[in-house]
Amino acid sequence: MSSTPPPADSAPPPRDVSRPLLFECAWEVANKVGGIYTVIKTKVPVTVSEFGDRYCLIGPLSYKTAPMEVEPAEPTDPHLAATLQSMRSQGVKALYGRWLIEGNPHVLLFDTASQYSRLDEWKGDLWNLAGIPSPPNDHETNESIVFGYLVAWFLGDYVARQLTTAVVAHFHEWQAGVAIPLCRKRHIDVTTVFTTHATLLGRYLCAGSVDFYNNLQYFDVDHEAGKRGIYHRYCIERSATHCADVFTTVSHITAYESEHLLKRKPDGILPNGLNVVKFQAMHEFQNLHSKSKEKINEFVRGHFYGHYDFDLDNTLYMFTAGRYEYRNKGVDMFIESLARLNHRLQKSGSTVTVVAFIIMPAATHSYTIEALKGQAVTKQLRDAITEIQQRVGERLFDHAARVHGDTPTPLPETLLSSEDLILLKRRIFALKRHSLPPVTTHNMADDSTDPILNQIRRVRLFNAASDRVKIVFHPDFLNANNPILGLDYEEFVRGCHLGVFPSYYEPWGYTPAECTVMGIPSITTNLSGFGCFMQDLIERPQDEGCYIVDRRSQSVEDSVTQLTSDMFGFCNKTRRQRINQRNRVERLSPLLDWKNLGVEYSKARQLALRRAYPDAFYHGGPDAEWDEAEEGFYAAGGVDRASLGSMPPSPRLRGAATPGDMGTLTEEMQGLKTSDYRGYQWPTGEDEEDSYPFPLVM
Ligand code: G6P
Ligand code: 1S3
Repeated sequence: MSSTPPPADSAPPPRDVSRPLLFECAWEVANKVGGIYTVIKTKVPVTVSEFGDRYCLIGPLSYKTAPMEVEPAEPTDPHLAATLQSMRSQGVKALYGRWLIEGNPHVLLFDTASQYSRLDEWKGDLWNLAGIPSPPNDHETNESIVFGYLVAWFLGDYVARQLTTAVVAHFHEWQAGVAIPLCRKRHIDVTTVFTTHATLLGRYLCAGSVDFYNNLQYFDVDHEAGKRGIYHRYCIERSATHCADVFTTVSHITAYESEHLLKRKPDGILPNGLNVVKFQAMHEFQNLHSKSKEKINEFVRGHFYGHYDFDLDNTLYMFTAGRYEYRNKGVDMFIESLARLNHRLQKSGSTVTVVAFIIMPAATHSYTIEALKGQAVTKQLRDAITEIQQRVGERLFDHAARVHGDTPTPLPETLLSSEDLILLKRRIFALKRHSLPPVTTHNMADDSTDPILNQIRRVRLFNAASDRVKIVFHPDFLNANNPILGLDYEEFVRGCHLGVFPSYYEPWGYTPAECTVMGIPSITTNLSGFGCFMQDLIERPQDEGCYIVDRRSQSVEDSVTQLTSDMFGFCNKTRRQRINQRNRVERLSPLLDWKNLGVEYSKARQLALRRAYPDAFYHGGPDAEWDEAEEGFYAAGGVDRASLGSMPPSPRLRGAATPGDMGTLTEEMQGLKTSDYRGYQWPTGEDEEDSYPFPLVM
């Protein structure tokens, strides 16, 4: 095997496409920022089972997190070793090793800082090569450019040494996108897949007050991107979209958005999966719910001290969580609906209490004194009672051991000493409070303008005794080591009763999917990729604990009414009905398992190989090998209906019930009309009046 590039004029033999190599590249490889980290990390086991050592992830090197995430190792592939050596000799710093997650894949992390000296040169090149501008002070874009140039350098050098096997390079999101136009312009012999998990413009436009979905086809994209100062980022995203051999996204709704905002119809949809861990017995996850709920109860006793006048056995925990995007994640609608739920519960004389948690990281200074004090005084009360319990036990024992006669009195004269009574009174007095339990657990950096707090103020949900709905806004990530609400996110979700995610902009939406696999019912919308996916697969998702609010074809007022009714209906369920619904929702988890959804990624890679190396697939008729491969994917990708079982009743799946059926990756998709996207009749723009500028939604 040669480790130096061959002379330029020797024609390399065709690459073997049967066992290709795969490089998967994302800014969130071994670097947790948001949802893409979850996609990549949870997908690794299924990708490793397909590619084994032929798989390597590429990401940025963060010296803060890498030591915890990656175990350094020497590359076993001599070409890769030679490429790295050559890059290192030119000053590139990189870490190669094994990512310490399930599946233990190879990972290559580039230190962008080691090549900032070339930033200006590369920016100039990007402009000359692809017409992509880059202003001086956008740090995120600078990072993406350096990262993209390093990845393209690596791939180019690698395939110049390794000449026998086809290479698929899969890129996620615009931050990893710069390498794609470079691969295309430099004729690097790899085939590329680009997956976008949102569009830059979509996210920005939705966060404002526009009727996004009804006007998608009318946006003047360059103008809108320019107005928001993201034109250069948009150019990177659009160029990656157009230069990739295969372009995909995570849901039909984002495919529709991409077609209009990025001007390329995706070749297919790659829905996000999860690494589903099935328990042997159903009661195991129910027990976990009980255990975690007890921890939340503990927090609630402390947080509501002095006003803890409701019955925890008749209290429901609802929550929303995610990136702090007030309108996109539907927090506005959630709070409005909670206020209406409060009113309906009060009017109906319900004895149910709802504690609604909002878990969304924001800028804060610290915990509030009140929040810390609540946990401290209830802990002191518990400690005092444990102490008293101990003394009462000793007194009882001593009395019982000494008492004699035919009719012994089992109890001593005094069970509680005056000392015990004083201690108890002191602890009870410490629980007195003149203010209402706080809405938020932290001191917000910007309390007076915070949109969540302002909406809570507007609807006056102040945790009063008469309120049946109480609110706790926790503006930070959860962590088991926190002094208040000390649970990890997963534990917290398990302890809740209902997740509520009324998103307006949500390409996929992992939060309700995670609820599903943990057996916790959730509410989402038909503007989220996940909601549409479930609606497509299941006949009556609401019967399975997967509620979907229509935010697409009805007014905001009607959506709020629907959300309120769904939550009110949930409050009226008996404990038995809730247990049953948890069982039903958990049985949907195979639909979200990478073991079933990973097949869509395989199909994307196959399509990329077929586009880059058509001759290799061209035996016995144009589609012979492709059909064979497709059939294989379908067989591997079908959801095993038997695994959905019969106790409780299996969900009624629609005809198109397997990810294979859902599969969208075909050349033919290019010929479809916009209205063919699954889910809705989206406006096509034909015969419709131009209504730009857009009406306000709320
Ligand atoms: C689980 C446990 C049951 C418990 C129930 C509480 O199902 O296995 O023992 O009664 O949770 O359910 P709830 O919906 O009231 O929190
Ligand atoms: C994006 O993260 P977000 O919360 O900014 O990617 C996620 C993974 O594909 C997706 O679940 C989410 O809807 C997108 O919005």
